[in-house]
Amino acid sequence: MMRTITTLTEGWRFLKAAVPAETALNWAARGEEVTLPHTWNAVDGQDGGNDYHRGTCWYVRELTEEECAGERLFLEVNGAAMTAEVWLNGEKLARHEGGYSTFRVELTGKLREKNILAISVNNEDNTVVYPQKADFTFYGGLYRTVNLISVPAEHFELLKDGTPGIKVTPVVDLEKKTATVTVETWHNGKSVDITVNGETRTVEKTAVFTIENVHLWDGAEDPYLYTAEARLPSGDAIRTRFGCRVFACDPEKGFFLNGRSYPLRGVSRHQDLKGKGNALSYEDHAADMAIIRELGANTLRLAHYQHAQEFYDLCDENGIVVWAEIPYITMHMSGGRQNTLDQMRELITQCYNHPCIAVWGLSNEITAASAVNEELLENHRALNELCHRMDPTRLTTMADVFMLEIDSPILEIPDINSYNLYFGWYLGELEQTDEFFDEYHDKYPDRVIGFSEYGADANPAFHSSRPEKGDYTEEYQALYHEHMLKMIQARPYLWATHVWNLFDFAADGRDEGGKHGENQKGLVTFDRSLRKDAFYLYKAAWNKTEPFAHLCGKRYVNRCEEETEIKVYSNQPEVRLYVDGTLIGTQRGETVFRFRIPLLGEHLIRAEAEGCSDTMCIRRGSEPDESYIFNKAAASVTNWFDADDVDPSCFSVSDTLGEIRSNPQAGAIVDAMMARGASERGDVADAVKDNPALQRMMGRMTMLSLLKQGGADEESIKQLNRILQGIKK
Ligand code: GCB
Repeated sequence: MMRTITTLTEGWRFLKAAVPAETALNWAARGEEVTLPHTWNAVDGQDGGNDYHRGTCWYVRELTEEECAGERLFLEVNGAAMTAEVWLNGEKLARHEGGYSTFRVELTGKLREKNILAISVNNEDNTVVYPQKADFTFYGGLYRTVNLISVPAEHFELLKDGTPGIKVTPVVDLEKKTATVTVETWHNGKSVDITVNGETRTVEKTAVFTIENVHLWDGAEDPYLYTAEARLPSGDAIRTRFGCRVFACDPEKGFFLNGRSYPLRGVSRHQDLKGKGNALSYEDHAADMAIIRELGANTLRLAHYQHAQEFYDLCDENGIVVWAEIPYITMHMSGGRQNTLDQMRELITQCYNHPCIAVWGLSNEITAASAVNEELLENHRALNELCHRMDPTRLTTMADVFMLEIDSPILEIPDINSYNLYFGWYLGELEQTDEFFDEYHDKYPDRVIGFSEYGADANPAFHSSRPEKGDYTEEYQALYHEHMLKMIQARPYLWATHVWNLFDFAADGRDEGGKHGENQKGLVTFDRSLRKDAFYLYKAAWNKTEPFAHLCGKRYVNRCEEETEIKVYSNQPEVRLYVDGTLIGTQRGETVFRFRIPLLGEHLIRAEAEGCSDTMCIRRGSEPDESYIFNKAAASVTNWFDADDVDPSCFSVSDTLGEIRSNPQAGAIVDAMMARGASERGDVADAVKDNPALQRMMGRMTMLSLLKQGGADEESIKQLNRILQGIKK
């Protein structure tokens, strides 16, 4: 007898009611008819207000006689967010905690003539199951496939941590061009036939093969995949693909793939889509991968939890090197230790065979809302040891928040390190990123360090010729990334860098930049319909195969200025610019090409490079186009604070906090003002004071940018400036 897999797509009844199982079964006929995948937060999880439905809901379905056929029957749930209970014919069979991994339940022996399956799913807040505090919507639902797996009595293991039943460990000898491939299987039979590369062995559980002249899994250019197949005498058979490759990290030279330098440069991805939430189809996953290919990224951080198997498959097939992680995020919970270990065990068990995965991520910004104490350290050590025990072939890492001191003991736990830094967006200036890594690398030349998140929000409706931090313009986002791209290029020791994020995504608690419920740091919009200018910056730097030239500012049509900048992103070495059909300039360079042109009326702009071109229309307006400005109050600050009126021999708000504090009189004034501001907001004054890293960073920021970030009004900034101007340097 063969294994049959039936995907339970149709025929579900959905009840948005936290009722007991018995009631759910009675009410089911009146429930809403839904198909899987499904989330109940596709709309309310994306529209802002942080008020999406979080609770228990039910999915009920009758199983047909045909679906229940076979000797042994298992239910497979590939994603139930966040906790689920499985009931068959009114009896509770299982509970699973964790919204992102696969779990299975055996139904054999519980089946009757008529079988009603009911799954309750819950996404309420609690103190046990991660994530609980994070910047994304915790969609609830059966948002991946649910299958019935029917197998013969003799069959491969299905229950333990959602195992695929087969584990493949290829160890490559690059010099000899061979791979030793260990294939382990779990089953209840006496022997198994294992086949790799045309060779079959009959063994009890484990077979070791040698592949000569091994065809490597060699990143995006040649992601070659082998298949391992296992078959029991009963006919039950499973197969998995695997890849032969060698990953390594060097503190000075960064990442290596198969013995050659292979800097990991890419983006992060969340698994959601406008209008659909996290209930994605295979086509949705494949469409995302096509955009990643177009961008030319060679790595993905699949944040902040286990993604769909289909997506890791796509990464295998496309040669994308992956950082995989669990949702141990933002805030440590004393009662959540076991859940972190469970989620990590499931992640590794279920994803082990994917050649794309290079590292296991232990946590993300976990010290943002928790102290580095023994409990936190112990949880990280336990996770780290679990990863090494289950998988000695891969490295561990974690994504640290900017204010974590670089000498913190937590950084010594994972094999390699990484920081999320948002200087130039949430706080500080762009250059502080450069300084941060230089300082880290100087102090710890033997540690491997990476850049796991960086980004700036942009709403492509907003534009400016004087882009500024916090203005949400497409132009600021582009400038931000131009800086970061150069910063990264100058620091080849960074083992991996990941833009936060490739796509805008739902964070229902957000309300900013003209949108409700979205984090807009994406290079591409939430519905994937629009690539922001910054997308093309990275495409120009990373995509080596498709010649292109992209004119920036296409949506910035109405410009109120005599002269305007025309910027082109291209992967070609030379760009020519035509205005109304006349060649006005040719530039040679790399990635970013800038031209200035006079604006007279309406102009047709055309950029040409070898084998490609782009066009757009812009026009001169007599008044600034108000629809391009998000934060009108903040935008006006730049205009009214004119540096020319400032006496440079005296202090001003243009000086850094550090410079001002070096003078006792000026320092006392700003400290008093900041203390007042903090107590009015009733916030983190002590947290800042107690955090030397944060203090140092603030010391490097100008008073003006600190005040603007704190939301100070025009009058109080001017007043402080007048006072500072009365103090000689
Ligand atoms: C972070 C978090 C990520 C957020 C991001 C942001 O550091 O790790 O989950 O979405 O910042 O945009 O603030």
